[in-house]
Amino acid sequence: MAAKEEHSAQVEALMSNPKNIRNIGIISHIHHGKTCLTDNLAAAAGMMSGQLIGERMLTWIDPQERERLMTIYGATVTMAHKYEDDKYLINLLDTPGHVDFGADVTQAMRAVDGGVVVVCAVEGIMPQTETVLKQAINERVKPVLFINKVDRAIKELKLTPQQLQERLTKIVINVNKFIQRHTEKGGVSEDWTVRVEDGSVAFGSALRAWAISVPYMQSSGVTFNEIIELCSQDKDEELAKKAPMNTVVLDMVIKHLPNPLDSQKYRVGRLWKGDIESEFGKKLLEGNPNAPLAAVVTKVVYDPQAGMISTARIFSGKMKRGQDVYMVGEERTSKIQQVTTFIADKRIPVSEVPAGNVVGIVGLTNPVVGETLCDPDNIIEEFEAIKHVFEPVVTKSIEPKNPQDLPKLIETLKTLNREDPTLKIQINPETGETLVSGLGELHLDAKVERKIKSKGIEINVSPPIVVYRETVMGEGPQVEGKSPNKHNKFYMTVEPMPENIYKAMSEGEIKDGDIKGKGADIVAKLDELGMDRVEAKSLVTIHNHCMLIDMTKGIQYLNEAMELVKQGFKNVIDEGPLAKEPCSSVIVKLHDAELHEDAVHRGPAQIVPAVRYAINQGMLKAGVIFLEPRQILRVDTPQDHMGNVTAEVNNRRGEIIDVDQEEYSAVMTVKLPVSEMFGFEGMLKSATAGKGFQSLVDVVFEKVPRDLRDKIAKQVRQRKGMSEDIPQSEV
Ligand SMILES: Nc1nc2c(ncn2[C@@H]2O[C@H](COP(=O)(O)OP(=O)(O)O)[C@@H](O)[C@H]2O)c(=O)[nH]1
Ligand SMILES: [Mg+2]
Repeated sequence: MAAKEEHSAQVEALMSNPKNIRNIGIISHIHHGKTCLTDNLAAAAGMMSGQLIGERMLTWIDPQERERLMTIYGATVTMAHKYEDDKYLINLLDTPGHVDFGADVTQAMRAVDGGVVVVCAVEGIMPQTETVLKQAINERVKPVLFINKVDRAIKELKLTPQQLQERLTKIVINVNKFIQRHTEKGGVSEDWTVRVEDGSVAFGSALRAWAISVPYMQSSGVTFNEIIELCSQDKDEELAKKAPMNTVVLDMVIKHLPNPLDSQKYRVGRLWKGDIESEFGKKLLEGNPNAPLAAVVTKVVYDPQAGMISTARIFSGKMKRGQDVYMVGEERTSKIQQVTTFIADKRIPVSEVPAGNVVGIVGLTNPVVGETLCDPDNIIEEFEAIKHVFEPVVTKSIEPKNPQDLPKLIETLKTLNREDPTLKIQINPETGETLVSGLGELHLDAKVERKIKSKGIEINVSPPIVVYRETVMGEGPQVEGKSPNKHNKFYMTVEPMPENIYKAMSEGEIKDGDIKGKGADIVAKLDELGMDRVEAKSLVTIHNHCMLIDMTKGIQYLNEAMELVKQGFKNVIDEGPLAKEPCSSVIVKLHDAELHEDAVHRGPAQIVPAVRYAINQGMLKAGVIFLEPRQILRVDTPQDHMGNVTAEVNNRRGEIIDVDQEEYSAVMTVKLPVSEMFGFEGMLKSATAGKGFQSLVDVVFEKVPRDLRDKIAKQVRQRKGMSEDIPQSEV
């Protein structure tokens, strides 16, 4: 049998035995060895020649990944593994470690049930290790730990067995401290810490293909000292025979990570919005393959030959070629042309994929990441949205050199956005200006600029800019907005949103959108957060984390005009009064209104400007300020260069939050406005003789000092081609 057929026959047989399936993600900080590990496991499973490990990088599919020597897209590899005389199917998802490509990690966490957290023995836990671990736990994905690059710790750092043991123990302790901080007390994850003794921790070298765990030492007789000895004598090959990495790591995966049946019992309640007590809910919990279909799209990639290729996790039912599926969010049906498994870029068609598996789908039209799939005759509640960690804060304006390319450019951007929902694309229909925001400059370069150019579209790209947010300092007075024909009047106020409510919104607990029906869920949530009940019940819509509340009672014709009131509100929230930057964290209240009895006199041209005027003026009167994105970074630097780094941070309106000094190096936690960060990385290299480096910890939005407000407003207005005069309130 040819390799491909053999693979698919083997895989198909295993797919319908969920107890023997493990869906896992390989997650870590950048360059800690995930792709190398994936390669190694794939090679051992017979998919690649072992000699190519470390060079081959099976999951680097895009040419840019080879060029930049880093994972940008992540990929799935399906493989079989024998454990205690039984065969297992492993769907392994390699993920990117660079924060700029974090979307891929978040999405992968929806598809899998377990994660192998890789930590480099030399660097230890880094910010992205914590970020991905937190994401895993949030999605109820259980972790095991693999400490990698132990060969380097032995050969380069020349640690004694005692010192090595201390270093490894410290990593385990720190990982566990972090896990404990993020698990749910009394919940399923309470006891998700990892243990050296039971084999939920393994150590080794992904590059050299060896690994060790306590259970493996016990069963094989290989000792810790033997490992150190062989490794320091460069006898890695011998070591790889004595303690093969694939056996040690995959045994750990099978023994300590849950199969889909076990995990769905506790994951579905967290991930699915429907009622788990319902008849269908119960089937979903048990991952029933004979129940109606429930699946979530976890990845979308454009393939020039096959079109959009989706990856999905099936939670109940089955998927097969020719089947019609309903896309719940998009509210339409689509036909599946092919279902497949993956060996990185190779898709291997199979006839049918049951619940508990990760499947490749060809044929879904315009798929979106996070979409819920079900049977057209059994439409189900959606799964929770996949929440990404960081907001995009670096923006560039992109325009085609040849105006005729504009439609093609917009089409390409839409496709790119399907692949990566953390990109934000805004097209201004009036000016044709296209703003694309991403998590960092690398993100925009790799996933937008290069992709557009590869399609033969020539573009002009602006230097990076920062998008500010406009908000109010305090509560403003009631302002009257009169329509141009003077027959319609609106009386409105604005005020800042309480911080806890804003937080609930940014964490996705309260979502943007119109309040449908009675909005009982939101009212209850707002009530819990301390909002006045009457106000909560009068909430009309939420847009960009801003609220419109209708406090009026029994005003004639207001119902009919409400869509236009919302439109006026959204207009101001999209383009604030100071510099047409989007607003954030503002509550707008409508207190009273007068409307003309004849609908002809209260059309869009009357209502929208009246509402806009009242909100704009109300905000100016209340005092508008900017919020700016700031990044919290971990900066690693040799101690004797700390002074240079501190000076740079201070020069850039930055703040040193914390300094942790180790033997020779220092770990600094600093906060910098994104607008002052361009070029920081290059500076860091030169200020530290090439030894310093930075990693992103968090992104926050904070108030810009009042004395910088007008300067920024002028800059932004100028860029947008507006007059430099800063608007003042007219009331
Ligand atoms: N010495 C050593 N190098 C390793 C090991 N694992 C990975 N590397 C190297 O570390 C670099 C990053 O590895 P990669 O797998 O791309 O990391 P990823 O970003 O986590 O996917 C590559 O140059 C690898 O060859 C290891 O166990 N020992
Ligand atoms: Mg990688």
